[in-house]
Amino acid sequence: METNLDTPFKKTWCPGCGNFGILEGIKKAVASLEEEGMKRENFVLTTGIGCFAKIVDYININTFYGLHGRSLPVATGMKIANPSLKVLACSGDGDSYNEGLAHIIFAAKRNIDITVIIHDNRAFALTVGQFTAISPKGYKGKSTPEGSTENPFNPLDLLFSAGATFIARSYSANLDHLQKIIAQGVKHKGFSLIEVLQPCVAWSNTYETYNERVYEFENQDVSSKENAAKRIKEWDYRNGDKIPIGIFYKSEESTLDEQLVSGLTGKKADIKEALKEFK
Ligand SMILES: Cc1ncc(C[n+]2csc(CCOP(=O)(O)OP(=O)(O)O)c2C)c(N)n1
Ligand code: SF4
Repeated sequence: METNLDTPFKKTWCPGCGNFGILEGIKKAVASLEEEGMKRENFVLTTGIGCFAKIVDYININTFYGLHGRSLPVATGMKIANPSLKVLACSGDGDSYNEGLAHIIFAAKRNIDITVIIHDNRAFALTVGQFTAISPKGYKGKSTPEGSTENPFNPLDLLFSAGATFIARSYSANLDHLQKIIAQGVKHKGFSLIEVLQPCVAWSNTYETYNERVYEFENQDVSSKENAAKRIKEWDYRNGDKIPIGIFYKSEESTLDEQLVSGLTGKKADIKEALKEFK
């Protein structure tokens, strides 16, 4: 599918970087959503800082370059200021699981209606490969030359506990899967977390491992908390042979933006109606 979302800027990611796949996945998802009637001017994408964040220059929609770890507060502000926007927040594992960890937990807890895309390369890549909260134990980088002594945590499990209402994982080298998951995340009403496995050829080259171990699952009952909890733990970032990708959990609940609008107007949470009164 031709997306017509390119920009003239030279891409400076390393050849082979998983960010290329994520960029394509987002472009194709936006193009497919436009075909379904969403308007391009209603999309806005924000980022923190890192290799992943260069994406703001490479996709022809509204974008905002944020600060390291602050993709989520910016996205939250955008959605509250204009609830009709489709807000995409791109972030790195260092950006949101280290620097901005409190922000992502609270965004999930509040069920703000935004789509978070984590470019998960399990390293602070732009600053030359320091270990992050989810790097494997033993990871050797500039700050851990002898290998990291810490275990990673499972970010999906953490955000599931925090209250995320859409939790999915995909892989940057599986474009068909990625674009579908992103499109479904954007259509979801509420906080959607899309964790994308993203090999970094410079500091964390995981292509071989992921090509061998990643598999797609079909979730028959996405509303089952029990199923989700089990599947999320199947690979806990430490142990587990196979790495499942797909939608783990999805539920419809009232969102922060809806509740703020109904709180302001004292009326039912119908954002379109409420906004008419403010205009
Ligand atoms: C508050 C703050 N702390 C640290 C930095 C330095 N810094 C910039 S990018 C970066 C690494 C980003 O890593 P990640 O979010 O995982 O993205 P990646 O580069 O791997 O895509 C760091 C530590 C900064 N810019 N601001
Ligand atoms: S350092 Fe890693 S994440 Fe950054 S552009 Fe190169 S391959 Fe991509």
